[in-house]
Formats: sequence, C-alpha cells, structure tokens
Amino acid sequence: MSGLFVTLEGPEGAGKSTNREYLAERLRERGIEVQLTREPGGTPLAERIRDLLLTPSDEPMAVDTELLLMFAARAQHIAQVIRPALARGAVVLCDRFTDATYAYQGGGRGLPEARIAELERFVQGDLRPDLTLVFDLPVEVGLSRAAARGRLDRFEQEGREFFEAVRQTYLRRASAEPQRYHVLDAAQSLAQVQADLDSLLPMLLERLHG
Ligand code: Z5A
Repeated sequence: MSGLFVTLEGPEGAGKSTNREYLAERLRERGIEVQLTREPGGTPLAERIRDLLLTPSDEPMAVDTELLLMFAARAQHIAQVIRPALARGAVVLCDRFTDATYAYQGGGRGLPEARIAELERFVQGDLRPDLTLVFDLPVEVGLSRAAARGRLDRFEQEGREFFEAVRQTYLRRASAEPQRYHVLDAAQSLAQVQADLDSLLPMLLERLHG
C-alpha cells in the first residue's frame, strides 16, 4: 500500500469534522488525492449500520451487539473504501476508527481490551493507521459544543463519567505509542488548532512520500 492512513479521534465536539475538511484542503492544494471518510459508516451499507448504532431505541442494545456492529461496519468500510484508496496512493482522512472502539466500547462501556484486540486482528489483519490525530478537550467543553447542535444521539445521551473514561483511554493510548499519535489541544480557538495542524503538515507529507 502506498497511501497514508490518517485517523482523527477525540471526544464529542472536539472539531474532528471541521479540521478534517481543513486538512483535506491543505493536502489537495498540493495536488494530493484525499479520501474523506468516517466511522461508523463510509459506505452505503456501513451508513445503514451507523443508523442502527446512533439512533436511540426503546430496545436497549447489548454491549456486544454494539461492538460487533462497529466491526461489521468497519469490515465493509475497509474493503470498499480504505484499502482501495490506500492502493491508489491517496491520503485517507478518517473521522474515527478503531481507537474509538477502544475508547467508547472499552473505556466507556468497560469491555475488555483483549476482546477488542481480537476483533481488530480478525477484521483488519495488519491494517493500522499510520498517524492518529487526537483532538483532546475537557469533557464539558465537548458536550456543550455537541449539545448546541440539538437532538442527542445514543452515545451523546451518556453521562459525564462515560466521556471522562473515553477521554482518558485516548490519552493513555496516545502516550503508549507516541510515534503514531499526535495530541492536539482542541480547547483552543479554531484558528490556533488549525495553525497546529499546519505545523504537522511537513511530517505528514514526509510520511506520505518517504
Ligand atoms: N463510536 C463508537 O462508540 N465506537 C467506534 O468504534 C466508533 C464510533 C468508530 C459517532 O458519532 C459516534 O460513534 C461517536 C462515537 C461512536 N459518539 N458520539 N457521539 P458522530 O460521528 O456523530 O459524533 P462525533 O464523532 O463525536 O462527531 P461530532 O460530535 O460531530 O464532533 P466533531 O466532529 O469532533 O466536531 P465538529 O462537528 O467539527 O465540531 C463541533 C462544533 O464545535 C461545531 O459547531 C464546530 O464549529 C465547533 N468547533 C470545532 N472546533 C472548535 C474550536 N476549536 N473552538 C470552538 N468551536 C469549535
């Protein structure tokens, strides 16, 4: 594979979608093909699974069902979008990936990390992100940004403790593997976050061409 697989992670309202567009522009103006995508979702079938996962329902979803649906959507996404784009040499900018499973289903829901790791190996083989940008910010700031958008999805209805565990899982994973992760302070102004992204561009381009 010759492209570069970049994932954007972080708690709610951290600015992943906003900054994904910004980064895509900076790369495209250099003539680089960018594949923008997201999880759960990224293909028509995976987007249908996303609806099941995010829409609140009267029937509680078992935690293992949630985990398996995340990986079912991911298997489809990898086969249809991610691997083909990497094979073309594109930069894949993916809003959330398996780190979100460790953070939400592991940290948030309390599922054992080993179970997630097993599915990761089964579904992804050796596919891992080349670079993961973690947009970090205090839970209250993220929740108030998300709440300003209106109706809450199934995850956004969780409590503060859940999101604190999510945040801490991201930070723990980032500090355990500093060569893959880069943590950005997403509580800063958007202009400052984007200046930080600009300063990461040379490293990103070097990894793509190197
Ligand atoms: N999930 C999971 O549990 N397990 C998994 O394996 C995967 C996912 C892959 C997906 O929902 C849900 O699925 C997610 C985890 C779970 N949980 N939730 N909720 P989603 O994709 O709809 O939600 P999200 O990923 O959290 O996206 P988001 O809430 O839209 O946040 P965002 O993309 O990081 O933020 P944004 O949309 O770019 O910005 C939010 C607002 O803040 C917007 O008005 C911006 O203009 C504003 N903003 C952004 N940056 C700034 C700064 N720096 N200052 C001020 N305002 C800002």
